[in-house]
Amino acid sequence: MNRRLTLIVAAVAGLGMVAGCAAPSAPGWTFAPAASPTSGTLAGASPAATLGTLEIEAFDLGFTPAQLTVDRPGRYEVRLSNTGLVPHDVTFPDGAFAHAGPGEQVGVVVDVPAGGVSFLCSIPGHAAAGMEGSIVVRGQAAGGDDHGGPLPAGEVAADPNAPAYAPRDASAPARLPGDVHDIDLVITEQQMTVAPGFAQAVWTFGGTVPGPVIRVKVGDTIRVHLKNPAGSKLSHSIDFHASQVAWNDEMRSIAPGEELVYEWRADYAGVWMYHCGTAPALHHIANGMYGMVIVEPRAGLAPVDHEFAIVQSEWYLGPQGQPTDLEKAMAAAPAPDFVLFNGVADQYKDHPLEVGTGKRVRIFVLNTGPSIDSSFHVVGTIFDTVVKEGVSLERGNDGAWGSQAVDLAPAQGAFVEFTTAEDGLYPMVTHAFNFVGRGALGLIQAGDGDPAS
Ligand SMILES: [Cu+2]
Repeated sequence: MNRRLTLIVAAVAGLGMVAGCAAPSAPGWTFAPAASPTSGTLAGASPAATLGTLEIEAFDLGFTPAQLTVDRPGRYEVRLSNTGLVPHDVTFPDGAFAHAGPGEQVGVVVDVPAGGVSFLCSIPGHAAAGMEGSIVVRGQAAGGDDHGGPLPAGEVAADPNAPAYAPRDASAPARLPGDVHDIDLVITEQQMTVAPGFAQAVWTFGGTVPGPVIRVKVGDTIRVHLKNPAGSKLSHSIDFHASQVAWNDEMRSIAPGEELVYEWRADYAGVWMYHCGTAPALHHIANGMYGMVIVEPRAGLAPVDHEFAIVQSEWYLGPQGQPTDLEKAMAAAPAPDFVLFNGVADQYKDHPLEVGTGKRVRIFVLNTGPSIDSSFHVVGTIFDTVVKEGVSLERGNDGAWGSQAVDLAPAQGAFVEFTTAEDGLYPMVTHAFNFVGRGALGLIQAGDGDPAS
């Protein structure tokens, strides 16, 4: 890169301030599931020594009753019935813990002190979604204990030792050959650097965020073999917006160690979202479980010189190395720490997409949210072709109509086409400009990037 270009890059980078730190994290009290519970399940407990039995139902997502009252402090047997579709647990601050799969009933013995005790479901996201409760002693003030957990509220600071992020190739893949496609998709729960200095415990389809781009044509049959490895902590599922299937069949959640086959036919062309729909779906999407499906018309799309696939999404940072923060994501006016393209904040500012000057560029763009709208714009270009959610603007139309930005609510997709007028840099942004400084900035470099050369 010559000096002039370096200066240009520095100037363009000024379009957005690099997000320096995250908004305050405000987790409720929480704590890790006890590896060795201080109280066993019913089989190992001594119910005879308890003062009584407390029945609690766990559903998706809450406890009923969420507040229980006992007459005096002491040891109680808690029986948990899971009537939900995904696993839950009941976890107490002293480590007493019992895990119940869907339809199961389990028990645990817990000490209820005079001041009462709180409990929650420790499966990530469940407490924040409402799975909290307490046991109070009659005549005592409600509110339970206050020694719940090690996680302080506060900012998530950048960690200089966080691993470097892995840049994602933005090139759109070729359409899959043939008419019937068997696709293995393995769910992972893993660490990922989502911006320089910030690592999170993400959940993925296929080991990347976003998951793989799947590109087919109208009329194709797609059989996705979804596998949730035995080592996973959570149930997961998949929902292809390009499909027409029953929610409670193919989109059902599968527990760790389970698999399912999700078969569908591509009846409609478009740029579609897929995502995990397991409760709380907001957390599973916010934590990385989404991707793009491109369904071309049966006759295919006209060839162009360059094709890219761009997914806009949000990160609501949890503590370093932990899952993203569901409480932040749940806010009525959500304020993501990062809004970004293809999983990592600002990655294409650091690694521009290279195109030939005057060549036709097609970008498939999808907003997976979970909650923020996109106004997708490429500075210095006009889209002469836009196909968004079944509505098209065609190149060469009689009125010479063009498009400057494509509005994409969460779960909407489009493709746009344009050419670059001269060598230079063409920033790719969401024109919701408060987010450009939070990672939603990439560069398209035409030629050598230097208009003067
Ligand atoms: Cu999931």
